[in-house]
Amino acid sequence: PQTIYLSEYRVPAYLVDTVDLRFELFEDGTRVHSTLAVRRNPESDAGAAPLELDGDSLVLESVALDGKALSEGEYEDRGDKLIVESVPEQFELSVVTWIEPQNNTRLEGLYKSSGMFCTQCEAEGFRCITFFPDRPDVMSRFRTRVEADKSAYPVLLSNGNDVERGDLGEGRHFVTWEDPFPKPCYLFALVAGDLVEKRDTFTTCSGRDIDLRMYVEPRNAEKCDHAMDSLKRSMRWDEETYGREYDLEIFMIVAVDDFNMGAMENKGLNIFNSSCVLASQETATDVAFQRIEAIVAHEYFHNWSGNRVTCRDWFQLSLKEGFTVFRDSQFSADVGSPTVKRIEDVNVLRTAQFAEDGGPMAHPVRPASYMEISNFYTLTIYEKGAEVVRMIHTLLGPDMFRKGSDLYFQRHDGQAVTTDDFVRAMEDASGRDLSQFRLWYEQAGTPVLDVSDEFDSGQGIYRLTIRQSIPDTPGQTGKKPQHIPFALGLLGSRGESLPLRLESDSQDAPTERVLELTGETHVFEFHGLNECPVPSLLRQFSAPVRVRYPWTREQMLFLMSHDPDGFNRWDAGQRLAVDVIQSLIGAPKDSSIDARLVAAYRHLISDSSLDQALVANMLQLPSAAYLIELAESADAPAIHEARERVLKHLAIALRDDLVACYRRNLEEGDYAVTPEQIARRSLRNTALAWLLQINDEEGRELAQRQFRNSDNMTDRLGALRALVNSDYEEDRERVLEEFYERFQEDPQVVEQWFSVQAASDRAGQLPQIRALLEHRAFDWKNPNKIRSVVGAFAGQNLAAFHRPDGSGYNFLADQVCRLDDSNPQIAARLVTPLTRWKKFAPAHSELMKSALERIRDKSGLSRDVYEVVHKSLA
Ligand code: HT7
Ligand code: ZN
Repeated sequence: PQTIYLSEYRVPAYLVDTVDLRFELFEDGTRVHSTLAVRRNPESDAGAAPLELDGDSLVLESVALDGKALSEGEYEDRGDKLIVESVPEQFELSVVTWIEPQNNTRLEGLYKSSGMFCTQCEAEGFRCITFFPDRPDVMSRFRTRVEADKSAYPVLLSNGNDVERGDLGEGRHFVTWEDPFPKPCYLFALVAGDLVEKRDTFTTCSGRDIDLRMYVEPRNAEKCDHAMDSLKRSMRWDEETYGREYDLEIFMIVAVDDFNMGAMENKGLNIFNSSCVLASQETATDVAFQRIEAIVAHEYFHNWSGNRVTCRDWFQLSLKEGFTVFRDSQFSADVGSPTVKRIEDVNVLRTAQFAEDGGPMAHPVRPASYMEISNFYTLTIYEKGAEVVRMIHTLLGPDMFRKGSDLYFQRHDGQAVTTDDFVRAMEDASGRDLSQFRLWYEQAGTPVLDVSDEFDSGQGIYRLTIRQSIPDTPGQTGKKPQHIPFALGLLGSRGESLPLRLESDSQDAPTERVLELTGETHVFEFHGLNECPVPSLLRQFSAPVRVRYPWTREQMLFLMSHDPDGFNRWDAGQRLAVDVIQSLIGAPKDSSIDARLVAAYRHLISDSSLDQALVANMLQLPSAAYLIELAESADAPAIHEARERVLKHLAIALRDDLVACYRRNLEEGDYAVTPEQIARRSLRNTALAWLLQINDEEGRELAQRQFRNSDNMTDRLGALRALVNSDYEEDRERVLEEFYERFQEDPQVVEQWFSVQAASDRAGQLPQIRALLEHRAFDWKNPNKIRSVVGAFAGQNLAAFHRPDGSGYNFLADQVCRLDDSNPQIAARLVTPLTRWKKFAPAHSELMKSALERIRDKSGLSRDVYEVVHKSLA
């Protein structure tokens, strides 16, 4: 496959002002009539170049230029390109293509899901619908007429406003949609199906009434309220926080079962993976409710950060994704608990994005090259991209940042722009120079900060030395220092916050500062101190970096209970737990476990005056995946074992406290997704999980009772998970069966049921995983089912996946090969755990590598999997 380079970007030779589409939807295929108003791009130096349109898997039926049919010699159909050699400066091109949505298993372009037609055009799916310059810097006004059988497809949707509808005879009907806003074709959408409509309205800040509509299959009619409420909250928040008002008269959301990702921000017609939009108390967990709210917000926020101002090319993907993730995390923090939201985000970043940044697919937030753009919808583009925007926010402060975003939206409305344009708007609005900061977009790899300190008691000076380095990544060595905002505080021995007085300061210095690191090494001196302080470093995780500092366990314990920064309090607890677990990896079975860890956890569990939402998070031991990420050469089974040992040790020591905690947090009142109730349920379910790890009979009874009597899925699934992961084998079988019996008609719940088993070292050994793949509810065409079995097994079931005989690796390789033909995007994502082979101890890494080689040797490998596998083996 060919590599595409950012350096080879050229403006489009032709622009398309309007697109007129007519879809004739039938059961055996769809005919697409497209008429484009094309003109030469005055900004291009390509002159009278041939017109080249992209295509993929299309059957071309006819081509006409200015109404005159072209003969075969006048154009060339190369499959992936339609070339018209000689065209005037301005013309109308009409193309008719035939496609087969019913056989489209890649889920790109137009396809069928549960009997409905739907589309996914980002990044390059529009070319699977018709020939078109499929690149985001060609922006056009779309008019779309959809024709279909009226009884099978009563609902016909596309972007914008519906301007005409009527019957066509023979039981067919049509609806025409017009989108007044020019947009790139990746934002095009079409839906046709037998769907129920849920309606609401939103009055914008300027008093316009917006028609809000959700379209779902009839069985899901009662699962729309949460998404609709989330949408209204998002619309209000974007007005209040960013001054962004919605621009069309209608905003539609559609739920689709078969979807490669979470959701898609098509203009005025967002399409969602059902699991990311449908919720009810009985079927969705707290995590799902929160995720839905965040994704609804994310897609809605794209209307400005992505749609009104879009990307010039796909190297700029983080322009919309990084900024929009930042916006949705601000929103989630505002409507929930800011500290918990930060903890959740940093957990993902440190566990998964840092691993990506240290692996074979490492790439900058603005990549310089790719083979398959679908492979670049990564944690680096999304999460690290959001961290980069967050750092700008930290450096500029909220007011200047808002000035910068106002300028960005005003300056670039209706344009396709670059990350550089975004940074320039921030600079112009604030007067700050962000030239060095731009390196965050260009250099891959996670910066490392080596921090050391000394206290000069004679002079009362605390000296902090910070040295930054950025590791080499594939194709990038010898990196320059980056501009890093580093937030810190200093604590005195009674836990009080000390003033951070630099030499130049007056007497009343602040107790928290954001230091700006720009050079390789910085020394900061804090004056006027009577004792050596305990440093609270990188508060709020103010930059996506690794901090290395020789913390003692006393310091960790101290920060865990005294740091006024909630995030750092949690982080100190994590660090302590990591330290204890690491000390046990490969150690004799009877080696002792630091009693101070038990005491700290006892304090967390029993002191109900602490912030319970924070406590619920502090009780979560660092995941095995994070411990692997931290290791130099990871011995996965030993890491798993050491972590389990600590967990069981804590559970035994704190048994009575856990039972008391469980009882204290028994829910009262109606179920609500509030930070307070979420914390109670989380504490309860953690207590249950721990008790069942030590075969506690009372815990078992509590779990059984909770499983039967819960009025919500968080508790029911919490009890199910605890029992499945216990040694009570009979209970495990029984509850799994009962659960399935009860929820078998609900695909989202069945997905949960699959993943609880696939992620469990008790219920998810290979023979059981194979049985799940044969289960009648499993479907190879449904990405959610694949993720919930194969993805959960390889990503969460470390003990089974990393079996020393390599059977877990081979199993994954087999599934990737199988999927490569039907859905390459999903296949390429599933490979991820194997791509980390260099991270593991030799016995494992060799086996992982040979599994990758087996995939590499499959004939007819897709471009998606080819890129990931070859880069991993390079
Ligand atoms: N912008 C959307 C990306 C997306 C996507 C990309 C590739 C293949 C399928 C896809 N579905 C959605 C989602 C978002 O970030 O909002
Ligand atoms: Zn997005």
